[in-house]
Amino acid sequence: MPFAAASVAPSPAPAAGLRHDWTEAEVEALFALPFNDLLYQAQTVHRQTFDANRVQISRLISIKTGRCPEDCKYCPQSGHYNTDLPKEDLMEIETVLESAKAAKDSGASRFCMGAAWKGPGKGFDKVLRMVEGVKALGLETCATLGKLTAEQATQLKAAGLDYYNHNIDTSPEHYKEIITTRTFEDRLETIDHAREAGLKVCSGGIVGLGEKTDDRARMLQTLANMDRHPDSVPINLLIKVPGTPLENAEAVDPFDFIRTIAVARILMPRSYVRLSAGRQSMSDEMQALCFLAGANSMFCGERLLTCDNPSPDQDRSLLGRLGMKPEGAPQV
Ligand code: SAM
Ligand code: DTB
Ligand code: SF4
Repeated sequence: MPFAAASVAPSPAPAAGLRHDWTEAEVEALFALPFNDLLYQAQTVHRQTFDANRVQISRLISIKTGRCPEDCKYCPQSGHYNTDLPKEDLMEIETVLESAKAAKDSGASRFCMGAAWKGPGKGFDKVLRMVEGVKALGLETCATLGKLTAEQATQLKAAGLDYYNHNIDTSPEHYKEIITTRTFEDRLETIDHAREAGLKVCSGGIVGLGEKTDDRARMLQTLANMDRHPDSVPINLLIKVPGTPLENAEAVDPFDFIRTIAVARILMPRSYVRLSAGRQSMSDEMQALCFLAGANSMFCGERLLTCDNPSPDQDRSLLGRLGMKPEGAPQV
């Protein structure tokens, strides 16, 4: 394979054979590559599986906002911190379906419903009806509702859910510095339940939680060494929300964020790598480098769950200037 001679890291797996046995040293060696070598390798892998000029578009909606019992230090929706956030009970089904229709009309192919829950409780039946309704509109469905039992995962699948989002967020070692109300193993268990119920898995993490490069390597190693790679891997840049314990977290070097995308692409060649939260604080040039590093999915729409996202006009302009098209749009 024509990789740069300066590369010291191992060659990526050929497209036919996905690897699930990455060692920590191998992943760290990828992070240590010269930037250009890493991006070249990531773009080469990317082109073996994907059209490099297409991007999958998802739309997010917060169906239940705030007062979450978990203490995730990055999250504006945790009930443990005082953030300036209007709390909202579970939305009405009709309102969610109206948003889904609008998302479809604006070019989204997947509609992701997020709830600030430790896990589904009261209201779960209503969420199942939302999933049925969104699916009936012809959109791919995704939900992120916290911890699931095996039975809840099966109910979601039966209602027509395609994807379940459940992030591991950081390395197993750094996890307890960020969240104390659940464990890393709890997260892995829910991912297993989702997978066993036949759901596609969306799982990734956040860059900027005060983690070291080795933590980023361990996070990606954990995802890549799952029995099956997550189908979608969202890589979020921390949005520093006032009132959260991480509001003054140290800024991330943009090149280190791009490196994280590139390593995710190399380790998980067939997964969609999503350039997720934090685009509002990124330059167009930084986002372009993320696409070059192998990101091929993004959230579009004015809002993520509670935080701002670039406007649809900005995104249309960015994709147009880069000659990129949403997945599903006509070729010409
Ligand atoms: N409560 C559910 C859970 O934690 O799985 C679903 C909603 S939660 C907000 C979904 C994901 O959003 C988190 O796992 C985290 O990765 C991401 N997230 C939350 N706050 C963020 C922030 N300030 N910056 C970047 N990503 C964030
Ligand atoms: C993911 O990895 N990022 C999205 C989605 N999955 C659910 C959420 C980002 C949330 C950013 C903070 C907010 O809007 O509240
Ligand atoms: Fe709750 Fe999810 Fe926010 Fe954690 S990330 S506080 S679980 S909404």
